[in-house]
Amino acid sequence: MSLREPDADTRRSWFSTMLRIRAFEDRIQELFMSGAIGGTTHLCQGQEAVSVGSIGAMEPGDVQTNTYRGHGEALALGMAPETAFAELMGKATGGSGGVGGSMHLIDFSKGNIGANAIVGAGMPIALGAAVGFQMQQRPNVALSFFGDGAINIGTFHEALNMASLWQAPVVFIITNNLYGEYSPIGSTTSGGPDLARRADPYGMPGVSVDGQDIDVVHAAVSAAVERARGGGGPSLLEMKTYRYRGHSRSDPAKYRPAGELEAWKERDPIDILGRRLAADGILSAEDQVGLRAAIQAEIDGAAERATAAPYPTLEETSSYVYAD
Ligand SMILES: Cc1ncc(C[n+]2csc(CCOP(=O)(O)OP(=O)(O)O)c2C)c(N)n1
Ligand SMILES: [Mg+2]
Repeated sequence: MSLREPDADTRRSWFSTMLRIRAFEDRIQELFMSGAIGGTTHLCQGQEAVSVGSIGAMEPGDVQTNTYRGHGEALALGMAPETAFAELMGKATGGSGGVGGSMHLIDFSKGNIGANAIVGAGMPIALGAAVGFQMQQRPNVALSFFGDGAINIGTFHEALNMASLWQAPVVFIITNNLYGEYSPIGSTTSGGPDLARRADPYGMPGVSVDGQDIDVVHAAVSAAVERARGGGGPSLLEMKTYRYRGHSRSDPAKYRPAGELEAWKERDPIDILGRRLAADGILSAEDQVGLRAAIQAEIDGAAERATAAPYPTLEETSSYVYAD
């Protein structure tokens, strides 16, 4: 998608994708709680408009990096839920052959060049890809998704500095969900409420955006992407959003003030787009009920097939450890 206004089909597909991510993660939570999947997971429920609206601004050949909270970006880039479920279950049919798990949903063929468990680690990787595009004179752009906590990590400052110096085609996207693990942002982050101001010392545009409204997200990311693609250099965008669940599956999020979650759910990103699509005559409330049921059936089938898939052999699990 470019600066062109998104058409009705595009916005309908955004709605489907957000529903798919929501239903996928509901099932993930159930599978973890029942012990069907081991390890941990970090859900992005509440943040779907950021993933889907931003990815919708990418063109073929563009790439992105994201974090351990990356299910939304992976599915928005077109990873099949069955492949993602299988990866979380450690199955051979998973996107990384079952050796990556929840924090590493990666698919180079879809521009998903890295999901990273190390806070801040994706930014220099996206910058490297962007500099590569420059050197190869390819008209492509790299996006980097990271959390509000990551803007206090050294790599943030190193990446923004170098991106600005080299006018690299990269768009830095802060998913500000107000918490870094169990710490509210006010206890960890200086400089005022608009995190996009962190762009100022690096001489790049910084824009703070309502991350619950996918139309607004998409417009802001499209503008930054097109600027980068046209040689205008990097941008920093802040998406103001909220994660509905705790930090990871074992976190009941008791540190949140009473009523905060409920207040954010009043502005649920899926409901906001759903109401707008109905009002615009693009997808009626009745059709939305049918669509939700169809997506739930898709997710049920995908989880079932992933459950039935084989585990990798011992040789396969160790085949990525040493170079040949
Ligand atoms: C370099 C590094 N330091 C600390 C951690 C532990 N850690 C994992 S997630 C996290 C919070 C990051 O918060 P934020 O960037 O806001 O992302 P969110 O989890 O809210 O999506 C921390 C401190 C880590 N994984 N990597
Ligand atoms: Mg955060």
